[in-house]
Amino acid sequence: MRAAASATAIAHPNIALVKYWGKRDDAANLPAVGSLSLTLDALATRTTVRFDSGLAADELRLDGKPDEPARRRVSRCLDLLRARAGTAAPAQVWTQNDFPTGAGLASSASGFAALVVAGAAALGLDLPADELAGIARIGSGSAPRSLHGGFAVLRNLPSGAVVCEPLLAAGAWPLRVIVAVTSPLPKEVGSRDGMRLSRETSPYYEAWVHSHPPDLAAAEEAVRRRDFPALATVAEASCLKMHAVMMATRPPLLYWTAATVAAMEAVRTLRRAGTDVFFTVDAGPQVKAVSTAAAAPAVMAALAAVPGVTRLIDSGLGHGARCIDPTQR
Ligand code: 2P0
Repeated sequence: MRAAASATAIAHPNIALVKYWGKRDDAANLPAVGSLSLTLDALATRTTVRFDSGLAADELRLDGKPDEPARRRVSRCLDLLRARAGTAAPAQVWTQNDFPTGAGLASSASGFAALVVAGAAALGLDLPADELAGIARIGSGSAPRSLHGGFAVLRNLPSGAVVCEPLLAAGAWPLRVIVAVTSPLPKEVGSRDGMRLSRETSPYYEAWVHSHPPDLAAAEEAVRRRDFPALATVAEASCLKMHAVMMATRPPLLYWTAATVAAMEAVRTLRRAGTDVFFTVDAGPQVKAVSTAAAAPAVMAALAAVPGVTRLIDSGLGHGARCIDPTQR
């Protein structure tokens, strides 16, 4: 490696339609269940990694500020890349989200996808896709999905291995995702702690894990057939089942606000009237409405009228994580 080597990558958050909640191994960050997601083009994380043997230790600036817990997670991923490249050089990591961080908009997924792509490129590593995904997963269980564009599926194999594969390219089924932002504030309990609490205390956790595989299979089939009503049914069921597990956790993980429920209800009202739209909600109060392109204007109008919705983000499906020219804006 040169004395200093850098690369810049961009990655987009992804939204799970069949949700990941819970781990079967905390240290290796192995998910208890698979998941299926779509990657958004309207939101992005941009990360520059610069390895420099003259630095004393890894440095992280997240949205312009140091963040020690995030730095520790970043260093774990960088250690794996450094071991692969045979270097001990510390790195400077500059990462910027163009959307609220830690507010249920999957900033850790796009963040760790951008980190491993930039880090590997800076070290001149051309890693197999599974290995890169495995390193991203150590940082964030949902990050491997942001390595892919369009629809991606992450699955547990019977061998115990985890694989993340592209399912359908962004252009093959150009759905829209309208994010109804109800609060930009960071959540009180992060996903990592929340998942552990659910496993330890939620009476529904075992049922969640055991009833999950048919949901993943049904969603995969719906995406392959581009069957919107079938995808809507399984996606809303997976979302509500995950929130039932969360709500029954002690102390309870109640990520919804009154505006979250009102936005979900607005989506259900539209669908009952024949509009192709469904909702999904993650570990935060924002509602993501997934619709066909034709239905998107009606969905935007309905969500804009919901009290407590402060901002709408209209997104198409995006590309996977990739290196960019650092002078590119
Ligand atoms: C998902 N979430 O499938 C689900 C739905 C949140 C709710 O994946 O502990 O921040 O780093 O593996 O990646 C959040 O997961 O959790 C998440 P860790 P991560 O999108």
